[in-house]
Amino acid sequence: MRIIACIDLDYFYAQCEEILNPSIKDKPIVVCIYSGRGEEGGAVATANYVARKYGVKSGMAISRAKKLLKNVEAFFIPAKLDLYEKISMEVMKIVQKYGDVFEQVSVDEAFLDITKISNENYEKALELMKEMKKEIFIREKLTCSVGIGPSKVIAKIASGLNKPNGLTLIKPEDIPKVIWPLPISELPGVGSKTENIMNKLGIKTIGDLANYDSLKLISIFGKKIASYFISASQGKDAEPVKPTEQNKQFSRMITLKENTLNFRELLPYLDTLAKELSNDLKYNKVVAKGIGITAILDDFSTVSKSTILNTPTNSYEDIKDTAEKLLMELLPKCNKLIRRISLRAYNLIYLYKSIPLLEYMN
Ligand code: DGT
Ligand code: CA
Ligand code: CA
Repeated sequence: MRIIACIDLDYFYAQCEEILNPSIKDKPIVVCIYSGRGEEGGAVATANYVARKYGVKSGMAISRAKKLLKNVEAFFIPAKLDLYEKISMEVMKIVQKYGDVFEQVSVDEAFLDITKISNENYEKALELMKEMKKEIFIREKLTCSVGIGPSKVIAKIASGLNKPNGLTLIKPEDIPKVIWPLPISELPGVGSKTENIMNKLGIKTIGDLANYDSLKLISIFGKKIASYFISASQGKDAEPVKPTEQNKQFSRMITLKENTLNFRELLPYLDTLAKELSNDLKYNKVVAKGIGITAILDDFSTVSKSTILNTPTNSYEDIKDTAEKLLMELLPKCNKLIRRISLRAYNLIYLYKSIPLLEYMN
């Protein structure tokens, strides 16, 4: 048997802003990622629960959130990703102490395997997580929601059931009563496409899925995905909590059609690299503070230049602009023609990734 906990910080970016300025705690707070286009261009990263009562949600256009909060005193704050990352690191240091194995999946979320540390005892596991929540609150002034269950999937679902400041224990015998009535969309890995397919099969709840004809599921989704759905919905998925070595950098390289040292000729290559790198970062839901360029010269020697940005980014424009500046500085240092160039992004901040294995299903 296993006991797994999922820890998710409540309305994370907005809660960080409350800590920074406690006097606005009871007012709507909306943390914004401005696109730089127009005064209100951009999206809501998250909002505190006061703002959520007015319908404000992650991913919504800032202009829409402003309309929803038109008649109230509300705070629209540009995201300080660096700061949230620092606070996250402090919290995760505390979280790590409370488990046998620790896996951080995003800036505000982690799994712990607490099987041994709690002596395979669910009541002890509950006490342990209560302690951890208390320590996080006393030392960092942050609340989080914790779910405990026999698998990662059940722990993850449990962490969302009593937000904010929740602590939810789901033992294997509770699964039919607590998990099965939930809509199928609550199962990690079920995106809107999968949800549609399942609805057509008459699968509306997690329980419908758990009790569905498994051969039919395999014929529709293939063996791998169907097996996941079956075991996950039954609380039996065996995915271990594993300390993930997340990518420390992303990079892209291109070989020039003709070797050159001409800035203008190099620009289209840089453009392609910036586009690809930006896509990689966006796909992995990560922003980078460091951008570096390397030129591989005709004799295979290399020349590099890099910079640290004030604001972490994954935007194509930012990366391209930075890369062009770096190229300009790098060219005078090249004593041979350039054969290849590579662009890399480092000093990464992972945003809101969750159970990475399952992402491709959405
Ligand atoms: P919660 O967990 O429901 O109390 O609220 P959050 O805000 O902690 O939501 P969560 O755990 O899904 O995401 C953690 C952080 O990731 C959140 O504070 C801001 C960021 N985030 C979430 N969704 C989005 C999004 O759609 N766009 C952007 N830019 N950031 C997001
Ligand atoms: Ca959260
Ligand atoms: Ca989260």
